[in-house]
Amino acid sequence: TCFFIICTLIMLLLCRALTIASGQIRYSVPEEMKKGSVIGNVAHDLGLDLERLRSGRARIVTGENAQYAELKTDKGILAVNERIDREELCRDLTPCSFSFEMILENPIELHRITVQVLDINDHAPVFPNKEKPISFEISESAAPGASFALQSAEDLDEGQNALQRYILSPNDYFELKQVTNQDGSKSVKMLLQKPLDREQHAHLHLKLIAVDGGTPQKSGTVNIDVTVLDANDNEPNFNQSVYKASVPENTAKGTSIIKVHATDADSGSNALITYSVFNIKGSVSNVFNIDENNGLIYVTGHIDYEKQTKYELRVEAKDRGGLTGISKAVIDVIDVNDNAPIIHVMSFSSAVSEDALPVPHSSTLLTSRRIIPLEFLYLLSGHMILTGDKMLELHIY
Ligand SMILES: [Ca+2]
Ligand SMILES: [Ca+2]
Ligand SMILES: [Ca+2]
Ligand SMILES: [Ca+2]
Repeated sequence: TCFFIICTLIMLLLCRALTIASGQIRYSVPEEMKKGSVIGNVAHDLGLDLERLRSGRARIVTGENAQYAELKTDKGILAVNERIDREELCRDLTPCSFSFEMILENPIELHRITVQVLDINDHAPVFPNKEKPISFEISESAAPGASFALQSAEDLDEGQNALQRYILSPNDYFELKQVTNQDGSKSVKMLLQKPLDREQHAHLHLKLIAVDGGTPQKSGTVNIDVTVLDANDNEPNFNQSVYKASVPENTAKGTSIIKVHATDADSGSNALITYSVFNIKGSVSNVFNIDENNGLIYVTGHIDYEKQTKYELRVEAKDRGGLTGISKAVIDVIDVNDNAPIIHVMSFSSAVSEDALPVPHSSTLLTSRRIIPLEFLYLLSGHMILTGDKMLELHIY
């Protein structure tokens, strides 16, 4: 009895093994194919004819994501039933596939079908907040080699269709350095190649472009705005190396003589200038001063031609960063006839008639503390009179 039961069980198991034939087939199909697109010819690949499919009521059963595929028994094919988005179906999982069973009855047949979903390049690399530029404020004194981390872009595709590299728009100052992180992600930074110069380029507008390796290639772009911060690398510069002026002696204190002007190419306090003057030649100090803000040189002391006929001043312009520019002011003193001549009569022996003609050159007659234009000396009616711009009374002793 026992033997019989065992034999029956073995027979049953054998029968079951015979009736449930099973197989596994794999197909691959690109994502985003139209509904109805052929995934594979199931009848052909399983060696079944259309009649067997019909009589066996072939159908798809169970299986996750089985809704993506449809069995067309009249043609013996497996077709796309609804949109397959690889990125949605698998996200980072690669390779991406879904599986299900196809069953036939009389006798029962079970076939496992796996469909691999191939990536297409349907995503461009995208920067987060791509509408907002990446902005940096970098001092023009930043040393070459300084690095600035940039945003990474993301491309949802896989393999060659994913992000491959970054490109920086052509510029004189920066180049990119790309780093592949331990997790395989790529990060990117910008390295300063040569010193910035705010006075030449106060703002730089660059573009960071991320490209994938698909065909055709897709890319994403974000703007990079660099504001170059000032360093005090320019001294004040006078618009003349020498300023020349003249001033009549006895000019009142406070009178403006000449205005000097210096400019500074920097910005802010690095370009704020204060002026000062120093005596170079002439013993008389504090005869002139300068308005430290507007560069106006004015009289502060007594100017006396008889004491000094020319002043040379060193003019300095200093910015708030401590750099100094230098120029010179040369101020000539104009003589004013402010001294009565003192005449010493050395000899006076000529007799002069009352109708004497003017004596143009009577230099032997007189000496004076000052130079008297002798051609203006006349002897008239026994009185000596000096003519010129101004009549001066002569005192003869
Ligand atoms: Ca892509
Ligand atoms: Ca894709
Ligand atoms: Ca500067
Ligand atoms: Ca400066």
